[in-house]
Amino acid sequence: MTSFTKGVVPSNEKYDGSSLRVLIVHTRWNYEIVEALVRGATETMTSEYNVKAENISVQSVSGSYELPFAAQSLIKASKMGTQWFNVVICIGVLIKGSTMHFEYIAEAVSQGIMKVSLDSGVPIVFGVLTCLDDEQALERAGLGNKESKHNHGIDWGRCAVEMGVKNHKWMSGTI
Ligand code: RBF
Repeated sequence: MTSFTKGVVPSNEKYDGSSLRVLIVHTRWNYEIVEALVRGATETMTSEYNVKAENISVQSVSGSYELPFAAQSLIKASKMGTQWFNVVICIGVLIKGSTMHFEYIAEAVSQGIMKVSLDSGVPIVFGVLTCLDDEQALERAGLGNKESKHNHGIDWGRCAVEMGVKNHKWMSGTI
């Protein structure tokens, strides 16, 4: 094989997101980039999968390090009420600097998000870019100058609907 499809092959299934409740937690660090990613995810869910705009709750935190805690608290709060979130998307942009902060934060956030997801039983989409420079971040939010630029928020929106719908089905005993 000399070439292959990079990224995810689209699913053949047409998921109906009309009854999904989605939580997006995003950072305000690197906000212009984060904003484009949030928009990509939100517009994909509403336009491609019929997710209702009023069923998408958007909350912000300062930086990526805060994402796992916020997701955990908001999931807990939603479980105390009657309306659970079916799926969560955590969105942030880490850009490598000249100190070790990037490595520590990236490690903690990726582990933290996985832990919250497994502990809570709510799927969480890992929408955190870990970029070596500004250009990589812009390209991956669809804001760069290269032809290959792509807004990864679109993929995260698709992944969220798929996981939300599938988990609902699995939890109701259908595989
Ligand atoms: N948060 C991000 O979301 N992206 C970053 O690129 C980022 N870089 C940081 C670099 C340094 C040196 C520091 C001190 C913090 C950075 N943060 C970043 C913020 C971090 O995720 C968190 O909000 C703060 O450390 C407060 O807990």
